[in-house]
Amino acid sequence: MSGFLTNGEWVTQDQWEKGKGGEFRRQKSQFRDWIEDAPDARFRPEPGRYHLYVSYACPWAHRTLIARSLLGLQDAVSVTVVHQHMGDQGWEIRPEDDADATADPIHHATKLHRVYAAAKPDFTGRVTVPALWDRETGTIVNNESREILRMFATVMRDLGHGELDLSPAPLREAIDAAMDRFYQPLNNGVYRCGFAGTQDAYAQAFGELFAELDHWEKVLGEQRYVCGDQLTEADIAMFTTLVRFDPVYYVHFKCNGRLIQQYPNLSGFLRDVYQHPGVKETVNMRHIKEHYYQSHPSVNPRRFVALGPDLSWYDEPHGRG
Ligand SMILES: N[C@@H](CCC(=O)N[C@@H](CS)C(=O)NCC(=O)O)C(=O)O
Repeated sequence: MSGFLTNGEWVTQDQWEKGKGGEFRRQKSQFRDWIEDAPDARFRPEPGRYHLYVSYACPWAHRTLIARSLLGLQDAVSVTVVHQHMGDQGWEIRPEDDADATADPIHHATKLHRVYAAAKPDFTGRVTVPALWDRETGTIVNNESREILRMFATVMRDLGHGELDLSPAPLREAIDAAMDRFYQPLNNGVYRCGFAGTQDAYAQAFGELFAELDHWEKVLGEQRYVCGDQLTEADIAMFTTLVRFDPVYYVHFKCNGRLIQQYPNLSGFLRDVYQHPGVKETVNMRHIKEHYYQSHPSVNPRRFVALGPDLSWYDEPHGRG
């Protein structure tokens, strides 16, 4: 269940945007400003200035949480974790109802759509995570995960410990090409399977998804990471889909061609990234499972949470060093 804002007013709707052939269409993110290290820039990289609204469940928001953790930006960028259940008000901020959900220190909002309306009183569109709020100008700077990830890894990087470079300039083109390549078939592909409105649209998405996984299974047999021997943004972007695949997408979104566990290289890669210091702490499997299985009544009307599979293999040695 979810909904959207129209002129700042919330409308509940249990439907996802579809094209003529029943294919799932994801809306474009609307807040697209950039933090820049220039004296006259509207948004400058300053510690304590920005606040991130995330869900542990969401693969897009998860990208930004992993980058924040790997780069040591926890003190520079504060966070609100929404409640895992997305109901008829969309994402809600209800720390009193869950041990891992947190409060909104800025707006004291109980619904994320109030934060969007505060940023833009006539906002029309979906209310999504991640969203990066600027305390100084009182608005959302950006709500597109890939761009928030890039800003954290580049212009905000010096606000952290500076030990890792997730976006080295010489690799930037390769990173962008990889992320462009696997976005539709893989990251969005699992949703295109799960939210397809026709068998044909589902079959199309399913075929593209497993072709893409086969491609990366081969690439990751030749190199440790997506863009070579260094961990980059592209690995984070792939990881947040893979880590949800066996426990959720395989069952809930009918992506049951093969488990990630059955791919030697993809499963090794998943373990490698998962075990990278700072990553595991951002993976909240309870929020992930409860969110998906309980928030999409059109996909799973009884809202039972699938109990398997055993994920202890995430902690087994990856052997990719
Ligand atoms: N393109 C966005 C997509 C974000 C997105 O769709 N997030 C989902 C959660 S996984 C959401 O908040 N959906 C709420 C809704 O669409 O109502 C990004 O990458 O940041």
